Amino acid sequence: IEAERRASDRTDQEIIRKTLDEGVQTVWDRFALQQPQCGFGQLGVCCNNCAMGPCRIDPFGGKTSLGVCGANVDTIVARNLLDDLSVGAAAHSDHGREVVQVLLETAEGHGQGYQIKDVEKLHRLATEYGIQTDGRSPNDIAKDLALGILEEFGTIKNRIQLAELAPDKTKDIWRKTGIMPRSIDREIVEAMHRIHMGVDADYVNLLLHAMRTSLSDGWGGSMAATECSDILFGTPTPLTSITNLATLSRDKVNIVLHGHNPLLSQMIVNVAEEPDLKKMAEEKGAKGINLVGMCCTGNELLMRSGIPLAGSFFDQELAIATGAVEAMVVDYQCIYHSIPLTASCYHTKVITTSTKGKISGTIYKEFRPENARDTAHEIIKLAIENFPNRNPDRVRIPERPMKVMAGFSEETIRKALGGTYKPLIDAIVAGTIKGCVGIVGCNNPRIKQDYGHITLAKELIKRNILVVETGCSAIACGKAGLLVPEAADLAGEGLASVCRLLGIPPVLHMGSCVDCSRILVLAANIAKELGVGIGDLPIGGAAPEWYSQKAISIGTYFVSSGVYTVLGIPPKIFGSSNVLNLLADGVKGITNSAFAVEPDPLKTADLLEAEINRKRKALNI
Ligand code: BF8
Repeated sequence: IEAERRASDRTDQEIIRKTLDEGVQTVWDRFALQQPQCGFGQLGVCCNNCAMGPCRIDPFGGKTSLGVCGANVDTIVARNLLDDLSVGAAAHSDHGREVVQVLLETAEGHGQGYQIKDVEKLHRLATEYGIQTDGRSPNDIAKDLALGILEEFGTIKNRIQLAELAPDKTKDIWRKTGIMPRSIDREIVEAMHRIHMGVDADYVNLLLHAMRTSLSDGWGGSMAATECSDILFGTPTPLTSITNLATLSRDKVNIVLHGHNPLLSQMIVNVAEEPDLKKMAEEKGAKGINLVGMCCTGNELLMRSGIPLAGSFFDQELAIATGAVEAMVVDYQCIYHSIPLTASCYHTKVITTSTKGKISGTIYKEFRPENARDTAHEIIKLAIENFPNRNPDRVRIPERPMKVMAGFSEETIRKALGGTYKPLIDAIVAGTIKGCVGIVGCNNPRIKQDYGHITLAKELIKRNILVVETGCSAIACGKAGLLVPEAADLAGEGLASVCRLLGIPPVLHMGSCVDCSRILVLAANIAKELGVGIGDLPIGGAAPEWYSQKAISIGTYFVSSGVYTVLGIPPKIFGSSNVLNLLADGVKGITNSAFAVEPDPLKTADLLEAEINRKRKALNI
């Protein structure tokens, strides 16, 4: 019963039972041990920014209505939110920067084992940047493009070229409101400045800057990550694969690729094909090497190479607890710091690879673009050598992986529709499809794993609303069997007929969390075809189980771009009614969208459908 309370997926439940039997601590146990959590922190009214504090404001109107510095509750709540959001934007954008740097090194001939895969996209982006392409080699063009995008991080032009991809009406709103992002790093640095004691004390001003910072992530850093990853590793096209913990192999060396950036994980995928490694695995008694992905780097690998996906954020400990993982390779973001502790209960070796993300108790193999292939080779060897240490008595691998179809990049969706969004627009106008919702984000122990994602997705498709997904939300729906064309049977008649005609699922996997930028481009291109802004489209967003600072940035750039977004987990802003009102209501007057908070996924579907109907009505359809 406890396992069923914790997770929705059958294979997850099976391994949760094993952790309970074996006394192996997991995220759910640590969450229980932390109860009751600090109520001031949950309301966002606690400030720990300076050495006069920590201060907390009495939410019931008692004596402590001001911090020692004089900050009131609105300032404290807005400042904390901006702080969290900036951390998330920084994480995405710094990931993006690394990809662009590798593109540059590859173009200059220094990146070991990398090559330019998508020349078409390279040309398209180069044209956006005004770079000459005629008669030039891909490497020459890529060098100019990489330098152009790298410049966006600190540009003094006061605009980000990638943000020009937004529809004119949306950009006009940003300009009029003063939230047009000026450069990627600048907005984050300015956020840090504003958060310093004695700087920005106006909650409206703080929140507007939060919107601008989030836009520099979605239309800047994250977009750079997606576009340059596509250029280096290929733009995803539809493919099928498998997911859940049953993707682990009984007789092969299991390597879990966990984290976010495809730079190393994709290299491991390429190198694992080398015959010497296969031979070495056989010499150690294994039948080969089984690579599986986890979290967003897993999504990247699934989208481009069809690598099986073992699971999402809450599956990292469970994968190890199968007793069958020889190595878990991580770079950064969403990696439990206690993962070496979990691994120490089994034979699993945890390998950290980023100078930015070291974890004590792990093996550190520094990944650099110039030694990428060698590092990947070394890591795989390490895993193979660990295979004989597997204890068969402690291995339990669930049966029956779930089939998934993934690889729905914006380009692929457009091509599948015949090169224009007209057929989709016609279907929306006719009401065959009512609208579209992007479900994104994480797992959070405040809600049964995957329950929010699956319930919401099922409810929306039933109502003829097309669902697109990224991140752990896509993994949740993959495990639940919603990412296959047969899931059209669960959709309403209109949506089901379109899916059957195109042979696609009603829930489309669009990639990792930085690939939420694909959703932005999708919305932008549809809006451009209609001659409207993103805020006019009958679309919505949801993050039913979010936990991370990155998710705050994503939600905010959705809303700032015009996409009404429902959060299933309350953000830490309920201590300030002014902040709450601005985000849930006031912002509507600017972007024609807002945030809502609704823990019940069925009620979330109602909110999203109502919003879609409101926008349909405004468009006269
Ligand atoms: O970037 S959805 S738990 S893995 S933060 Fe993390 Fe959330 Fe998963 Fe990907 Ni995104």
